[in-house]
Amino acid sequence: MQAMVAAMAALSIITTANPTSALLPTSYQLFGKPVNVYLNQPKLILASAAKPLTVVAAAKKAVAVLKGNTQTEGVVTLLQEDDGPTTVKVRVSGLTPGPHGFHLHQYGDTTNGCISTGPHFNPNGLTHGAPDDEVRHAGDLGNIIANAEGVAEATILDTQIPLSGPNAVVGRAFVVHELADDLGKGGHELSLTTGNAGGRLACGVVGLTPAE
Ligand SMILES: [Cu+2]
Ligand SMILES: [Zn+2]
Repeated sequence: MQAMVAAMAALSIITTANPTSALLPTSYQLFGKPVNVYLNQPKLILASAAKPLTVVAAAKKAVAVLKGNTQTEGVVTLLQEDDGPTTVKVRVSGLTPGPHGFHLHQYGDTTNGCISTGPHFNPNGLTHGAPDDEVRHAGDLGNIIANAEGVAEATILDTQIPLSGPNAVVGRAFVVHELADDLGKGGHELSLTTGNAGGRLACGVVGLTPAE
């Protein structure tokens, strides 16, 4: 046990003293999962000591191009650093002014238009809600608001739509709706499944893009 502690201490010293080296990923491959717990600690120290480098190494980026049968179209970019929240930047044009439901749907299948993207992405089996509700679909991103020109721009930070891991959203699809999402509180029979957000104006599959 003492030898193990000493080895851990040595590892900490080595990795923190050489934040620019490639020691850390190599260590992961050499030791595998059983020592991940020990490796997490130097990783945290590394992140605070050399943040720009760590961010570049672990950033994941994705994009979705939204199209449909209407003039509505848009682009959604996603950026996730390490296991942090995902930053979603949205620009959609060709909307009627006002709020429009905006969700991540379960499938990246558009063979039958936006209908075949299925229901809201819901890995935890919950009911529909607002992005800041505890009870929500992971794909519930609320509304985007179009201005008088019909353009909606938003930057959304969300913790339930990661770009890697078991709940990764790569390969699923964003959908922008005809109507406002009532966030589960409208009292309509569809409020707790779709937010009663109406038809699907445009959708786009999330695909990986180079993380520079
Ligand atoms: Cu939707
Ligand atoms: Zn939902």
